[in-house]
Amino acid sequence: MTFQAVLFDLDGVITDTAEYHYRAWKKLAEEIGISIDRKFNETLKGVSREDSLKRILAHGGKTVGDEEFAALAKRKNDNYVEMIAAITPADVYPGILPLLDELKAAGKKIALASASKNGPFLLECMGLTAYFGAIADPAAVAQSKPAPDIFLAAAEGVHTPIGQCLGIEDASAGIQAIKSAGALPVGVGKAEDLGSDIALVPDTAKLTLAYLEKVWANARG
Ligand code: B16
Ligand code: MG
Repeated sequence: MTFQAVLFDLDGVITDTAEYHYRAWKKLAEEIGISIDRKFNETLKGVSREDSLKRILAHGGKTVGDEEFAALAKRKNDNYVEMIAAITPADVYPGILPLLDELKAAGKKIALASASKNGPFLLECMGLTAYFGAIADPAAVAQSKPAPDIFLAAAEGVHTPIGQCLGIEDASAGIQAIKSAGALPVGVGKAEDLGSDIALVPDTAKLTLAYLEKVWANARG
């Protein structure tokens, strides 16, 4: 049997918002005297807003009270939301729209497993909402990536056993989450960031139904 559902990460898989998250965190970090670079940013990808801020503060050796913590998280998100307000269907990564069409035509279920609370807004901006049978709510899961919760919730949302799902991710935390959930991971990115033990594509243009079927057959067939 082949896979029945695909669980999509959003930032860095469906569109380039990973770059906007980086810019917004870098700006905030600089404002509080902490310097972050792209290498450090790899450790933030797929990680929730709150956990990302905790990591940045720890990186800079800074501690703040609860009120300031909440204000900093809000400031980053306000800046990020301003950046993503300009996102349109033209910003969907190459290959994603044809893949969604192929999956739909083949009767596969499609769900979103993003850590972002801005996920539903972003899908709307890109005109993709109707493709998704379920959007797992990151605010409703107990633990964020690398814990499996958001992928389990996405699979449940489309009524598919997790063992019959593929998960597509650009972040190390997300790949770990897919593995511990029991779905089959496909990574978008480099082996040095995501590991050499999983199927990897260098960019989303390579993500076709035929490719996903091949990955499944190799791993589970
Ligand atoms: P928000 P994904 C994740 O989305 C991002 O990779 C990560 O950088 C971000 O901090 C997290 O969402 C939370 O996003 O602040 O918008 O709620 O990659 O899981 O789609
Ligand atoms: Mg991502």
